[in-house]
Amino acid sequence: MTITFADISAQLATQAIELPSWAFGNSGTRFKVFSTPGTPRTPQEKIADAAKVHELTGLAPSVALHIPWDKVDDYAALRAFAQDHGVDLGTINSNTFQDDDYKFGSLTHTDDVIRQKAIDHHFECIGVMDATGSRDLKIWLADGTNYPGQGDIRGRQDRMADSLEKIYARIGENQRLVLEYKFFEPAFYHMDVPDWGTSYAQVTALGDKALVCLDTGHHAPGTNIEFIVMQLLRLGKLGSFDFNSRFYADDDLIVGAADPFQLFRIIYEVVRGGGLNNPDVAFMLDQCHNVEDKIPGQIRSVLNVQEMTARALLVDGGALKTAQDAGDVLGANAVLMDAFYTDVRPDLAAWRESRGLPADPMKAYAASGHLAKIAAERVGGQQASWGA
Ligand code: PSV
Ligand code: MN
Ligand code: MN
Repeated sequence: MTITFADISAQLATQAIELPSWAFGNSGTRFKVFSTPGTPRTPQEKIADAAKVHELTGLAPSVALHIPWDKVDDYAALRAFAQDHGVDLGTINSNTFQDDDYKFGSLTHTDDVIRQKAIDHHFECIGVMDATGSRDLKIWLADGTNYPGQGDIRGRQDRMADSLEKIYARIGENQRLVLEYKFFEPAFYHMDVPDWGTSYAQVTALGDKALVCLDTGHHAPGTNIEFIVMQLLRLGKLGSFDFNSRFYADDDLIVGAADPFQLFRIIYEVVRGGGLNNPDVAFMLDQCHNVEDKIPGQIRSVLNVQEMTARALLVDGGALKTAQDAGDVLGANAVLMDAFYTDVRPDLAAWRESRGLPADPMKAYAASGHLAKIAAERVGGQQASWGA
């Protein structure tokens, strides 16, 4: 039975994609960080920008924070500020990669004093979560080594397990720990959490409230990411996504920009595995906007996810199964490709309008004059950057 846009609109209505606060700060490469007018100077201004994205798209009801980049004295007040702007505070990201003490590791460090300092930072993050009402603590570790023999890779794994156990013991009843993996960078010989298997092994040892975070940019070229999505969903351990896209390394480009077909395939496996609109699987962006304006960059990103979600929902599951079971290779492939090639943009535009949203949020933002307004208002002070 052919699936129509009307059949999928209810599922689109509940889609939520969390925005990262750091996407609104200046970022760049090691060669140059370009500033943009109107860049936020405070966590509050980053939240206000995220709220603007939600206002125009209805897709981004929460903002992830990074501690200490978004450090404030009163997190309950920050939560109230966010809610006044129509959004919630979401995932709390820890940071153990910008302190000289962590040169040779954080949760894996051989020095117990430094390792405890890294554990204590996570306790602080859990304290923040208690005040903000956040559910997820996301841990991405820069830990690793550059040369064979530099570290005892097994001992490091054991110390990480011990550190995570101590952090997990403080995770509250309604909270979760998600462990992100990355195959290289900043360490080049080995990373202590390089792949989903390592993350899975570590979080499985902790318990039910510990899950894997899959950042789409953190895989070697050619990796079949949708297979990993399928497997983690099958195992009940896919906690969250960090969406972005990459041409070469950890490019952090707009999701769906480099390879829309890959995004479609990933979301198809999410749909197939029951991960869509499932509160157990958090959809988040992890992006930086080096040369483009940040608010439109985030608007484009959530629209890309929505568009590929609509296309993935249009896959005719019945026809697909019939073709697969019959060994009809090309027929099965055609079912998937038909959905991928469906232009859902006119239907999405009409659907947005029917919900009181602008048909074209990109155009609406450009016409709103908001960018000029914040550029005029936000003069002076220190603009936020990826690292502050
Ligand atoms: C570093 O690779 C990174 O991009 C990770 O993906 C984290 O999620 C992000 O920084 C924020 O800490
Ligand atoms: Mn990430
Ligand atoms: Mn990354």
